[in-house]
Amino acid sequence: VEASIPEPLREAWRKHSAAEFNTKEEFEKDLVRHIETTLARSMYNCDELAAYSGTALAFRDRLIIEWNKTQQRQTFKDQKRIYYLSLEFLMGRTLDNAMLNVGLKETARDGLSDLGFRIEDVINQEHDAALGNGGLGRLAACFLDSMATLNYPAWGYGLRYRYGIFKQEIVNGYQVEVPDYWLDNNPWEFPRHEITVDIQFYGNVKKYQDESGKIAHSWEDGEIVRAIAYDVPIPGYGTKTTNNLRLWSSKASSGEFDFQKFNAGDYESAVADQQRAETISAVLYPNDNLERGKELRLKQQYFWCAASLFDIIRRFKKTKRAWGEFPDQVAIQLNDTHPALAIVELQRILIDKEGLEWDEAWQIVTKTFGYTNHTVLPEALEKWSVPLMQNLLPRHLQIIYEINLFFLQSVEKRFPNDREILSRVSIIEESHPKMVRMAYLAIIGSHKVNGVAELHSDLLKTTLFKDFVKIYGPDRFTNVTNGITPRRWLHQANPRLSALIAEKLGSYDFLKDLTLLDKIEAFVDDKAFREEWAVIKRENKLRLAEHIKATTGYDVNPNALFDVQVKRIHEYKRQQLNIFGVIHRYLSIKAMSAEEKKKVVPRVSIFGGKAAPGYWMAKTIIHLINKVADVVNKDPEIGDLLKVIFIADYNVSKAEIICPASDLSEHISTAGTEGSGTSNMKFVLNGGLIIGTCDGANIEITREIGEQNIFLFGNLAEDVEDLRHKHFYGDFKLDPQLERVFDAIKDNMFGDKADFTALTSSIEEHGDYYLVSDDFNSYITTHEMVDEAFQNQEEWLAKSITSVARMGFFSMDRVTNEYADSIWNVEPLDVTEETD
Ligand code: GPK
Repeated sequence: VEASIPEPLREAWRKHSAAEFNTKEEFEKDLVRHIETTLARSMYNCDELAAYSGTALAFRDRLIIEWNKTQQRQTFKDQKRIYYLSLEFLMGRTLDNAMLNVGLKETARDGLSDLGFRIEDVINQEHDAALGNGGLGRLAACFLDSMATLNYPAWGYGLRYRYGIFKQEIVNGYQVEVPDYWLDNNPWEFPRHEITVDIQFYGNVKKYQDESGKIAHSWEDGEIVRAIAYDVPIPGYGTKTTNNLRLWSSKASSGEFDFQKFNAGDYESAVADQQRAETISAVLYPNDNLERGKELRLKQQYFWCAASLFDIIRRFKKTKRAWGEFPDQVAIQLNDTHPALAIVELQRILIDKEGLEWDEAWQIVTKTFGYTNHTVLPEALEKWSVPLMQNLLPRHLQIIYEINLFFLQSVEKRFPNDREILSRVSIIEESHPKMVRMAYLAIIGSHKVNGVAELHSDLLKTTLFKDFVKIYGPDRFTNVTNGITPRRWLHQANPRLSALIAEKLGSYDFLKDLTLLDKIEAFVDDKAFREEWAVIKRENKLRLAEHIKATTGYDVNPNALFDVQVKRIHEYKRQQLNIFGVIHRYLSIKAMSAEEKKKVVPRVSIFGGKAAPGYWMAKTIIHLINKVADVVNKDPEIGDLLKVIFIADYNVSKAEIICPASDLSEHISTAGTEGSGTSNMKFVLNGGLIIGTCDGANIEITREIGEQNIFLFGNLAEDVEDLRHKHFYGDFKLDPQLERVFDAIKDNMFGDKADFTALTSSIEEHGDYYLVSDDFNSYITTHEMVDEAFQNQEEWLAKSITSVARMGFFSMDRVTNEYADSIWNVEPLDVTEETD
């Protein structure tokens, strides 16, 4: 039977086609129906969680209807689509965003209120979807929001981890990791049990002659794991476009390969096989900016790349186009090198399965892919051991060698007198064991490579990928500075500020064109506007203060300067510099007379962030922050002048409370180490000022908002190498103020000094790789300037308003359009036009 219903019978379908709620009445009806039937609850036992689930189901129905129409329309029009491959999608909560994007939050608020609930309490029931570590995963989520909002036909492809990033608890000052059971009670995914792909691993490669006598290869035996699709609808803001995020889940296959291995009646081993298969999508690797070369991670990568490509090709084949048109229909963006195997997989399918010639296939491959690099840190660059890959993916390794051979031959032809260059640019590193350099594979297999901020992209061209610029010319390399979605990071996180701006501009159009924010600069001297602005900041600080009280028990003074650093804990991001600065402040206040203390600007230093479970130094930093908090917060000589807070389990939904509440936030990485940073943008967009180094997007933020509106400090990227070199040769003198801080630590002021020797000795004895001492004086002097500036609240307010007005450039919509024009060559598509 054809799956598609013949025309004469379609009338009945059209008549009964699912309807969307639009009014409060209709919403209430859907909500009550879901609570009473789908959830089997009633008004006698409906708690906030049930109200959340009912509301989510009502909105999900609505999204699914638009999602279906969007997919039909996109299929009918058959334009080029974007496929965004990312191992991480740090989505956070969905309900609030869905309500705002479809424009029915106020309707839901009224409806919920009629039925006895406060919408904020309902929203707070939702568990974050935390399928990511940090900036890279959040960028992918912002991309999805913008691509849908701008009506691009786009799909995200990722893995449906059973366990997302771990939940962080703080016990006696130490980080403890707890599993994240996010899938219980998650209404946003839509299982597609009928959409499966069988993925092969291990086995061996057979050479044979095909009918035409040509040498061909087939990959045989090994084991098969089944990929099952789970779809998540992605609604755009103020548009009907609802794109799809497809996440793959792994399951044992019941295919023939398994049967060979199954011992008849051996139930136990059958179950063990099942579990082994499910392990592939079981857990997100919790490392940020670090790759450790584990086999299971490689399995995850291939499983996801192969399933996604199969799906993309299946869709392409339905159109019956010639293979040469593939790059006109398909743009695949590689979010870092994690999906670089997709390059090899596409080449394999084209030559081994579809019978294309190598060169023709390779043309198609390179036109299809784009690669985004997110870091220059060497420990984050992926390399896979050749023996590991030989065992798991024998045919892919052969193809990688072939790609490398053709590439090196072309390089040799162009640079016949440069023997060195061949070993430098080879995909295979001649180490023991040999390693496959995934970044080189990604560059060679893509038509565009981009960095994520100007400085970062320049560093790629002048250092890491220098040889490739020589080989391919500068055009393959480009910059697209990151951005953030203003829907979540302004409208949703800071509804009052968004409303104030809308009132002044006459509409919410700025949420679709963030450059319109520049019009609020005209109100910088408007007294009523300024007062309102200040009131909103204060309310946001009160909201955070409540959260701090509820989670840590500490009272913080809302009039104090809220100084925030929230991001993954990493030595290069230098939370240690911040906490040493806090200790310096503490010691200084303690040394003051009562008179001097009166002039101190009260501060709350707020930290948050997870450490990778195996990253000892990062965990030590968390421990020190918590120990300093214990001492400082209980010191009667300090009172309200200084408080230190560590907010446990920093995630997207907490960021939505924290970003609007900062006066100052810290983006203080060693110059040249942070690709871009995106929380810097979130804080400024919410009216906070920032202290930062000349690194990543801080530089472009400064260019946009003006250097009088930012507190920059520290050494420049161009000086870092020299300083490190000097330290290495013993030319190192600990900054005297930092020495005073270390002395306090060594006096056991914050508990047993032995707990922190790794931290202090990495600076004093092991070369201070991250230049904490070199930047310390500049850092604390700049903080003194911050204190002074904060005392002039009127000027501070002017800086805050002016900065927000000039942040239009950092909209993710600008970013998405730049990728669309310069990398993907795709056009938006109106999904509201008739389909047939
Ligand atoms: C970069 F390489 C990586 C990584 O493994 N994880 C990650 O979150 C970040 N990133 C960069 O560190 C940030 O500077 C950048 O803003 C973000 O990716 C998005 O591009």
